[in-house]
Amino acid sequence: MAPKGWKAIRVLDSHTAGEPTRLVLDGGPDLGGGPLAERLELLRSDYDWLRSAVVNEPRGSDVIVGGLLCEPMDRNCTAGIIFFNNVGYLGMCGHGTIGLVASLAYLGRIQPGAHRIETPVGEVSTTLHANGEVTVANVASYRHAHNVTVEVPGYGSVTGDVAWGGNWFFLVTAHTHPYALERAQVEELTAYTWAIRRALARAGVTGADGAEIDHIELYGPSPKGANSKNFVLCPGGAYDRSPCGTGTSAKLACLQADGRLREGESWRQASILDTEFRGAFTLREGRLYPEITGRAWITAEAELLFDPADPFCQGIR
Ligand code: PYC
Repeated sequence: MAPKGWKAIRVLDSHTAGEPTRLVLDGGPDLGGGPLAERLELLRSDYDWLRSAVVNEPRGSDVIVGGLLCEPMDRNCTAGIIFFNNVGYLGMCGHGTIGLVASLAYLGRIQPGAHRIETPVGEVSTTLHANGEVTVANVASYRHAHNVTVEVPGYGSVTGDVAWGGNWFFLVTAHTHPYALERAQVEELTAYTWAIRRALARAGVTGADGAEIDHIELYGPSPKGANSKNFVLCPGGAYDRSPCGTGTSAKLACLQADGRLREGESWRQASILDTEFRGAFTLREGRLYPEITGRAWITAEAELLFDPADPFCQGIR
């Protein structure tokens, strides 16, 4: 038990295809029972310390994605979730949703079957399979802009597509960089994609309604026989160890727009670690709904402790 005056927050850690998720089970602030988008804004404005304290050093690292487990507004949903990282908040998170469902199963709160989850960008349907895999039926995804070219200082011109998959992505289609999509090159790939992100911001290239593009994806061939292998730069500068659920959703939207993938066809997306998600999509009322399947593994159950006298009680920002 935490000493008097200290705060304690119970978390469950997992990784999905290598990418970690830290689920906050209790000890978080009371955000009321409104829509998840409103609760996210309250968390951001009044309780941002929670985000930093849970995922940043010294308790976490730049790589961890946190998820605050919330009561859903719609009682037919299994849970609500607000995802965050080392620098801010995510609309949706594919690997994190797979981690959430695996975590709820580990806790004995759900059984194999369908489970609806509320997120700040809408409701997603999930299926927990008997073999432990999880399918996430994501929010509607689409390509927003095709063949956008920006000048990237030190690298030359880079062309790609802007797409929504629950977060905003720039998917580089012209591979002008000299690096292989391999773990040995993650430093170079990180510097390259970070330079692209800054160039997009400088050039005023955004998602819909001026939304910042905060995820950059590179693609290449997969040596393990997947349809594609990627490198995804996340908003805080870390790279996604998983194939990125929202990034794969954005990719599916671009493939469909290019006539390269049809409804119901399967797409194997590998990550920089060569872990994989399976993707496919359905079309309803002219909108594309991706389905992403992957697996998460539980790594820790813990109580995070917060001594108010600790100078880094709220994390190193
Ligand atoms: O899987 O959607 C995802 C994701 C977003 C950021 C890190 N992972």
